[in-house]
Order: sequence, then structure tokens, then C-alpha cells
Amino acid sequence: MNNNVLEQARKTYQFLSGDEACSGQAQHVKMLIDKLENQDVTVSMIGQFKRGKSTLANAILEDDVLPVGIVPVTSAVTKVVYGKRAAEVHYQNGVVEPVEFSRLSEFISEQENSNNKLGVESVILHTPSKFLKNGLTFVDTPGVGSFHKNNTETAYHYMKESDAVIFLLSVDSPINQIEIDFLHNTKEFAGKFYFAINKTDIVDDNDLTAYVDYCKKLLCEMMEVEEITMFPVSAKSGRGVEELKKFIIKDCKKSAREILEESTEKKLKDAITSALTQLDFYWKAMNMEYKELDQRFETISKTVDSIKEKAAGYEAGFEIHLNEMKLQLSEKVLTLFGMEYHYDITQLPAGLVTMDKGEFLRQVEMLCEDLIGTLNRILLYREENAYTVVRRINNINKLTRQLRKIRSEL
Ligand SMILES: Nc1nc2c(ncn2[C@@H]2O[C@H](COP(=O)(O)OP(=O)(O)O)[C@@H](O)[C@H]2O)c(=O)[nH]1
Ligand SMILES: [Mg+2]
Repeated sequence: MNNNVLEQARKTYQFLSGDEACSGQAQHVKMLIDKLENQDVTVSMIGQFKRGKSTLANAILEDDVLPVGIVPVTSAVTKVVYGKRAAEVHYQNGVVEPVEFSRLSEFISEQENSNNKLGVESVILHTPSKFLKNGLTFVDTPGVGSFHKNNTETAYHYMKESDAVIFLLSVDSPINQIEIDFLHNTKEFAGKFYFAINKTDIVDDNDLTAYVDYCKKLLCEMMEVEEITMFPVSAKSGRGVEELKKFIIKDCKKSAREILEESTEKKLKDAITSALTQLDFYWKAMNMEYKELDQRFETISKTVDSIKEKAAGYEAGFEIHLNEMKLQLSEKVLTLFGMEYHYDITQLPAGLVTMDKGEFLRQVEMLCEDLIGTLNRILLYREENAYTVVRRINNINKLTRQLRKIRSEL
């Protein structure tokens, strides 16, 4: 284990923030640094659909905040944080709307929000639970490998943000390949695993012992460890829940630093790999034939023009439109040039309208100019100054070397 992970993260941040090509990764690393400094541990509940994740989460939190028995929506995740009891929906376009707990399934169940047509990004629940008091954040994920294909991807994405994981199995169906694969992948990101088997109320003690032994053996092999602790629980009757909860709270308190360092190290490696891929994309784009680059620039210019034209026609909801334009532009840059163009999506508490049309049009203009300007700079598009070209190439080479060095030290 690397004790200098904070230092390495700071160094990485310094390198990444010096180059606009990697601003997305820079921001990610900044978040990792903040989490490490504040000792914020994110614990996720992971498991296949219907294992009882939401029921167990409610039991652990001692508050029925999460809807139970729903088919989770394809691409929205629910986070629970410490605070006065409240629920809010965060939309992809930045809008944040407070909602009643009783309405949650409208946003996070596939039946009511099919294919996430409402554009929900996440749902944040606040509850004054003992479990969350020490800075823990709890994440309830869509089921791994449920019949909606994308759920696995969403769960996996949030997995990457988790520091510790409660991996939930249940006695009513044996461990399957999807769970095995998923666990294998999550090993790359999480600093700590807690294993639990749910629904122990539906089997007798002999069957339970046999099943626990079987799972332990399998999980030890997969995790490449000699021994694992397995918590048999019944989220329904409450059996074993207190033990699991106490164990996690104690462990996260005692080992917060280790868990975070372990998970930050893994995530830092991932961020560096992603930055290197990004730099590689830039290389490829820079080496594109002028003719091809010309065509792609023309397409981007057209997109920018059509966005400006649309903007002129809007009469309300300017902040939301601005966020939507950012999403649209970064999507376009990704398809045309294969690179991530990072925008901050402004969070918009529902009902907050401060921008007038003049300001909106100015911001749209700036957004478009910024994008074209940055693309020009990054891609050295029609750059005639040989010095600038050489300097840019040197910078990319240098950054690539620095990042590779840190990654090899981790
Ligand atoms: N018998 C029994 N049923 C449970 C238990 N925990 C959850 N369930 C049921 O399993 C179903 C799925 O639960 P849910 O928490 O929504 O699962 P999730 O999809 O993993 O979040 C629901 O009908 C629950 O009532 C348990 O400990 N025992
Ligand atoms: Mg659930």
C-alpha cells in the first residue's frame, strides 16, 4: 500500500490542471483529494436485482427512505446522505427539485420512468441516520445484471466512486456468473468489501450454514484471500442487521484512512489511464489529414450556428437551456474528434430564475467561442507558428511521461 497517495494525487492534479486537454480528469482527481482530506467514505450497496438491497439499506438506515420492490430505472442512482429528512431529484440538465418521499418511484422506477425519459441523473435523500453521521454517504445502485442491460453500466459507474462496498447475495438464488463478473471488476475500484447474505428468514439453519460455507469458499477464491467475513441477514425480520451495521460503522471509523487510501490509489490509477487515453486521442486528432479535420470543424461550426439560432428563439428557462447546450456540444465533440470536452453543469435549484435573455445570449456566444477557440488551440488547427506547434507537442509528450511515471509508482 502506498502511503503517499495524497501526495501522488496532488502531483497528478498539478500536472493535469496544467493542460486543458485533461480538465475532466483534473476535476475528478480534485474530488478524490477533497474526499481523502475530509475522510468521506462512500459505501455502496451492490447486488443483483431483487436481492433486497433497498430493504436492507432501509433497515441499516432505520428509515424507510428507499422504495422497495421496484424495477430500478436504467440510469439513475440513489444516494443517501446525513441531514434533515428530505428528498431531491437531480436532473441531467442541472435542475434540482425537492420531492416527497412517497413520490420517489415516479423517478427511480423503470415502470414509471421508462428509459429514464425524465432525464434523472440521481436522487439524493437526506436522513438523520446514525450510520451516516460520521461522513459516510450511502449509495443504492440499480441491480447488477437485471434485465435492463444498462443498469449494470450505471451500477458499475457508481461503483467507481465507491470506497467500500456491501456486496449482497441472497439465499433464494445461488451466486451466478453476472455477480461473479461484477465482483471481479469492482475489485479494481473499491478499497473494502463487506459480504452479506440476505433473506435468511426463508431457510432453516442447516441449509443456511451450508450455503454460507459454499459462498465463502467461492468468494475467497475470487477475492484471492484466505478468509472472509460473511454476514447472514434478514432485512425483513432485522436478524443480523445490527451486527452488520455496527461492524461497518466501526470499521469505517477505525480504518477510514486506509480504506480511502486504498480506494483513492485505485481510482487515481484509473484517472491517469483515462487522461493518457485522452492525450492519445489528441495525438490522433492532431495527426488527422487537414481535409478530414476541415470537414469535422465545419460540422462543429454548423452545430454552433444552429445552437445560436435556437438560443435566439428561447423565451424562458435560460439556465436549463445553457446546460443542455453544454451537454449537446460535448457530445458532438466526442463523436467528431473522439475527445472528452469537459463542461461544468450548473446545479439549478428548482424555480430559481436569475438569468435574463441578454445575459443568456452573451453566455451562449461565450460558450460557442470558447469551444471553437479551445479546439483550435488543442488541435493546432491551421497553426502556422512552428514554435507553438512544437511547444504543444512537447507539452503533451511531457505530460504523458509524467503521468506514466506516477502510475508506475502507484
Ligand atoms: N423473505 C424476505 N424477503 C425480502 C428480504 N429483503 C427483501 N425482501 C423482498 O425482496 C424483494 C426485493 O427487495 P428490494 O429491496 O426491492 O430488492 P433490490 O432490487 O435488491 O433493491 C421485495 O419484495 C422485498 O420485500 C428478506 O430479508 N426476506
Ligand atoms: Mg432496489
